Amino acid sequence: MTTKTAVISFCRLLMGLALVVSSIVNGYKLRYHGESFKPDIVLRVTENSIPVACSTRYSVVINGTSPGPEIRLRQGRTYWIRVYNDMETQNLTMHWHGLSMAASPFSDGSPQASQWPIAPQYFFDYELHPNVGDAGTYFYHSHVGFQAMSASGPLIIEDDDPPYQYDGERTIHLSDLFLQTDEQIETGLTQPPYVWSGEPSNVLVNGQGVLLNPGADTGDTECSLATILVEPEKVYRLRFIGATALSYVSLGFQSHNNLSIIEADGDYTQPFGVDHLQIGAGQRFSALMRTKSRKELEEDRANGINHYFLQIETRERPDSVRSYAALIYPGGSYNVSTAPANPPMILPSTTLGWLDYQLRPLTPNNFPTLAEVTRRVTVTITQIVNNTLVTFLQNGFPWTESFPPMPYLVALYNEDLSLFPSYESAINNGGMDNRTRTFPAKLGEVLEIIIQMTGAGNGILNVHPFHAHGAHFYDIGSGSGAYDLMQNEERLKGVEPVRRDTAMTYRYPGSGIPGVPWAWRAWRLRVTDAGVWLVHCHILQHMLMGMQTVWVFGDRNDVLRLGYPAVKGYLSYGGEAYGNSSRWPTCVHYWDDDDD
Ligand SMILES: *[C@@H]1O[C@H](CO)[C@@H](O)[C@H](O)[C@H]1NC(C)=O
Ligand SMILES: *[C@@H]1O[C@H](CO)[C@@H](O)[C@H](O)[C@H]1NC(C)=O
Ligand SMILES: *[C@@H]1O[C@H](CO)[C@@H](O)[C@H](O)[C@H]1NC(C)=O
Ligand SMILES: *[C@@H]1O[C@H](CO)[C@@H](O)[C@H](O)[C@H]1NC(C)=O
Ligand SMILES: *[C@@H]1O[C@H](CO)[C@@H](O)[C@H](O)[C@H]1NC(C)=O
Ligand SMILES: *[C@@H]1O[C@H](CO)[C@@H](O)[C@H](O)[C@H]1NC(C)=O
Ligand SMILES: *[C@@H]1O[C@H](CO)[C@@H](O)[C@H](O)[C@H]1NC(C)=O
Ligand SMILES: [Cu+2]
Repeated sequence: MTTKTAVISFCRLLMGLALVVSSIVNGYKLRYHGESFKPDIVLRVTENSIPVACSTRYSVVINGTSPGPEIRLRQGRTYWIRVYNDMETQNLTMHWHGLSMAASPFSDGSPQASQWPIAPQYFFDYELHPNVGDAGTYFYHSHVGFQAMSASGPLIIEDDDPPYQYDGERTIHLSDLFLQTDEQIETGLTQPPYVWSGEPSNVLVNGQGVLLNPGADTGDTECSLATILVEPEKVYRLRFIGATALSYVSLGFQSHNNLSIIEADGDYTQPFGVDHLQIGAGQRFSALMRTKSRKELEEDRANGINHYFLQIETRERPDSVRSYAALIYPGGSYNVSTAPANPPMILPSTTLGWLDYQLRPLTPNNFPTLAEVTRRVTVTITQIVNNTLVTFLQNGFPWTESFPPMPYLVALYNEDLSLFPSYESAINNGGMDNRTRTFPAKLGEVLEIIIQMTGAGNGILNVHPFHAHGAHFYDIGSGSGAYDLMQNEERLKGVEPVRRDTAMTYRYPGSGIPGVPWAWRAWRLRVTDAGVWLVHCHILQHMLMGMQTVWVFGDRNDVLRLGYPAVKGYLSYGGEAYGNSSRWPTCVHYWDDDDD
């Protein structure tokens, strides 16, 4: 038995840190993850030249592939996921997108907020505990630099007893392909002279794609469209994952235009019929699709139709990229090495405010009314363009990988309680404590958060899919111009909003005058879960350009509840909570407290 268990007693906690005068009743256990410790899931991350969409790209990949393997977890259990950084020089983290509440405090995978990155040649054991009610569609991805362009994979929380009936599931993981290296893109965006990444050369389905302009491009590797195989007369749950770096896509299936949305970002919805979907970076949907009857297939085949396409088009960018996957029935066929010569469908241009005020939760979700709102916080986003760089600011400040110099939660533990935000100063400053650049809130508050976009420095406005780590927010809609509380309250009459973790701010027509309110997205949030949570645009480029904020929920005792000395191994880069080939890690067991 090599397991070493150290129970951290209340007394030692008090001795270790006088400032944590907390009411911790359960001591957290430290466990030595020696040879006998078996993680539930292992992911190995490398950098490789991979063949992708007829080209080759040096990419960060998970278990050798992009996307990485699909992970399926059950509700109400504790999982340990060991992530190896097998890269030579790059840092790594893994974020469990949409499931932050299911991750223990140092397991959320954001290097700016919750943990030191996993150094090259080290590994880290992430502890997750999906709660009952979390069943749904998620994904995991690196949170370092531009790595998530390729380093992501589907994460499904299974439901023992789904409220909808279906015969099968298909995962449709969407990602962008930029042929420049991550480093080129990162350097271009963060170091003078500013160089924009340009548009993706492809939108991949389950990592696959073909040349979109044969003749113009020359491919040097084999490639094919993704194939979605289905049987006739069945109902499939299609799980769409918006793992794109930049793209906001519109998509639909040729000749299968009756989709019924049943899930958005991990929460079931009442069925909502659509003929196409719009998916931004970080968003997920499940839709039921009934496949064709045998008779319909026979008729189609008599007319020479023996395959159908999933057609995908990027939106709200200077150029639209179009890509495909093939939908194939038994006996059908398609030469998947080519894209169709002509687009088989006309997909609508962007529907502004798509599904806003329309989706309903499947079961009542405790939506906070206006009367329950205790505080309103407006995050005003501006863009600064100068000769050398383009930067996004939230209430005057950017948050990047180089600010702060230490992951914020780690910094708080690591001596510097002066870094804990001042609630009073935040209240007097529109919600942000501008010394720490964070947005603090007390447990029990009901926040209304308004993401207020303003015209950009260069007069061009983008769409921004805003993602919140931590608890999911109640999405109360979006609109153009400045948020108007009473006007929106009018629109919310009779509406029971759904909870989301990623929602769009749209690009409304007009010319964006720099600094003038242009478009907004609003949320309500019951502040129940203590922690340090990122709220950021999920466009990887924009994150690098500063479009991120940090929220601190709870007081010191809540946020720093693990206490010393349990956390010691997490407080330095390469600390004892991180293992390598000559050292097993020592980890806090936050949920899993088996005594074996
Ligand atoms: C990833 O690869 C490792 C071996 O390299 C394997 O042990 C592990 O099971 C794989 N993970 C998944 C989720 O398939
Ligand atoms: C990895 O992270 C550490 C700690 O933040 C940092 O000092 C180092 O420069 C990073 N390495 C790379 C290659 O970014
Ligand atoms: C579309 O799907 C819904 C629910 O799945 C069903 O009730 C409706 O009849 C379908 N409509 C058509 C035209 O197939
Ligand atoms: C598929 O298309 C490619 C490119 O046009 C062609 O080279 C290949 O021979 C085709 N394969 C089949 C089986 O028809
Ligand atoms: C340009 O903006 C960057 C980022 O905000 C800043 O660091 C730099 O000092 C600015 N340069 C000039 C010349 O204003
Ligand atoms: C920070 O906020 C205070 C008000 O709390 C304000 O007086 C001060 O000017 C702000 N500083 C900056 C740099 O915005
Ligand atoms: C493993 O980590 C320890 C502590 O950081 C370090 O001293 C040792 O050199 C590392 N071993 C390898 C093989 O990197
Ligand atoms: Cu953005």
